[in-house]
Amino acid sequence: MSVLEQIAENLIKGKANDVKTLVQQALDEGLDAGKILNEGLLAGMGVVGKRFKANEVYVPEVLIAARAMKAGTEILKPRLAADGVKACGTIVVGTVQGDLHDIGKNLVGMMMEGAGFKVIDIGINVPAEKFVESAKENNAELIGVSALLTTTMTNMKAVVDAAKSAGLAGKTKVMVGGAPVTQAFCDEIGADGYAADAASAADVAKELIA
Ligand code: B1M
Repeated sequence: MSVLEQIAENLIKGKANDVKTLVQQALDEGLDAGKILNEGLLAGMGVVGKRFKANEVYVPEVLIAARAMKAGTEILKPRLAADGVKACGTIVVGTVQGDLHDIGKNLVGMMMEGAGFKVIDIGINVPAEKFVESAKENNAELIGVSALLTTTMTNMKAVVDAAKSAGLAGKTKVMVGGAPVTQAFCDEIGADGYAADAASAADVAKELIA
């Protein structure tokens, strides 16, 4: 098995220390950082995403794989920057105002990172203006808003409206998700995209910026 295949395999199993060692080994062998990212780490995370979507693995396995992904990308980051490998886009993610749930939002962030996005996580209980401010500051193509409560999902409209008022329409798209959120709700509040789970969120994000 090649070192890249081993990276993917160990990432799928969530073996963070082994992923770290293998990424370093691949760099030492002279492999290109972008190749290690795409054919090692992202290939592994892609498999995890597919299995998660198919209900073959669940939240704990995804979190463990995501931790391994993070360990590998930490080693790669300086080299990726030096080699000029660009993120496929920037997304600001946060949980809507009034809502303190962050497990789903964190998973979405990790899957986005796994899909090659630069993720700016602005936390929980985030006012609409802060989403917009952060999107402007970071030149983000996307804002991702998570809500877990029927009482807070209504605050998602404020984010859509704030983005429009700030002139971000067309430049920065807003996507929404979370257990009570539906495609119909997304359409109703005028958001650009909706995803039911973290793995589809990364797919939808890619479609939105395509
Ligand atoms: Co809360 N809670 N909670 N809670 N909590 C729920 C959501 C609830 C359904 C439980 C219940 O009553 N059955 C209920 C909401 C009812 C409703 O609104 N209809 C509820 C309630 C009522 C509350 C409190 C009000 C309880 C109280 O204090 N009386 C309170 C609210 C506090 C607040 O936010 N202001 C509260 C508090 C908490 C804890 C702090 C204890 C804790 C949160 C800890 C944390 O997040 N760090 C908690 C938890 C853990 C839950 C449950 C048990 C689990 C939520 C979770 O993390 N799921 C939940 C019941 C349940 O769902 N079974 C519940 C796993 C997570 C991976 O799924 O977040 O849905 P989820 O994310 C998914 C998708 O939705 C999607 O991808 C993720 C992965 O596939 N997704 C996106 C999420 N965001 C997305 C964004 C996208 C795209 C997809 O694009 C941007």
